[in-house]
Amino acid sequence: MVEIEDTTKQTQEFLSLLEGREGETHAIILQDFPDPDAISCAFAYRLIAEERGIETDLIYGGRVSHQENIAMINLLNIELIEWGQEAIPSGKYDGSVFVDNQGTTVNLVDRLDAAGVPSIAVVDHHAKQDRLTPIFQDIRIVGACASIFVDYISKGALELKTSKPEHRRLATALMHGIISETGSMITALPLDFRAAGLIQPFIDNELLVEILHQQRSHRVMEIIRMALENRVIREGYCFSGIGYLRSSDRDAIPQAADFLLTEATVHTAIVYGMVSHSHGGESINGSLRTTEVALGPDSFLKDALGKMESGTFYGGGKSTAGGFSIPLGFLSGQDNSKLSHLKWKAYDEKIRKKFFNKIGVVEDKEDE
Ligand SMILES: [Mn+2]
Repeated sequence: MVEIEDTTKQTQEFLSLLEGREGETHAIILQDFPDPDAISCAFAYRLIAEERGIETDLIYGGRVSHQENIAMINLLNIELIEWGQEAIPSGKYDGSVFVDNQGTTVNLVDRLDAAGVPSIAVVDHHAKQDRLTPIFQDIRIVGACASIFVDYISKGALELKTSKPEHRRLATALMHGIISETGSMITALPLDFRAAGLIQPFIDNELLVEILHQQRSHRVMEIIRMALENRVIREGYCFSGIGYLRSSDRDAIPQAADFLLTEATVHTAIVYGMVSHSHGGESINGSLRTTEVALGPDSFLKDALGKMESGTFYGGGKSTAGGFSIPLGFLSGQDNSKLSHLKWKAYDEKIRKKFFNKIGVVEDKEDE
């Protein structure tokens, strides 16, 4: 049998961090495009903190666009604040808490710094990054970040009661976080299975079914169709550049990558597109999905795409999934169709070339 690592120490440190903070207000920061894992972690922190007299806001700087995530928020009655472009007023928050991210996928970090909000905690399961210097950090190799919060709860952070509707909603959210983040437990590790087992008696099954049975929108279907048409397969890798898309459709990219991964000859799918942001900027956003255990999406994307002048890598990931974002900077903005086309062509070819180089494939004329 596999021995699950003793994590009592992490829970104790987490709980002692919250001690003596009664009356404080914490900003729980989610990645710009929150997923069920992140949302459930934030909800867990909220209820754990509430027990200790700490108020919280759940904040993100981007958008929730995946219909399954919108359904989750609505059905579970979780209040998320989309922050927009405004500054964060100083004095509003006594500290920030980062869940399921380490600040690198969050556009609010500079504004939190400007408002003088200290980062209190980082709880995450992605490869270690060094953007933040929090008082407490718990970064573990585990399938879902939600499993870490279940671990805290099971060790005394919160006494769950089936009689409390809010606790049942939390348990359901955490279960959804674990299931969706681990591809229905396929990439789950022992701690994830233990967490799912611990949380199961508290969940609302009907609600969980309702959250999971959301259908794809027409736009998402169209983006998947484009990804299918534009795909190029080499040595089990499937690459697809899908051109321009609105920032509200950005969550269709990982869904398209999930879909391309289902082709029999494909072990790794990479889908990317040019995303126009509401503030006028543009970036190439991409998602990687793989069934190849040895691939290592984090190092794969870092090696293939390299880093920006600031030293930050364009991409990163965890065991079976990764993502990247390449800001266009000077080239950003609405242009006439000819220039837009040229811009996309240039980036599409450059990105494909970088990936081909990484996997050792020479591009032939057929790809033109
Ligand atoms: Mn996660």
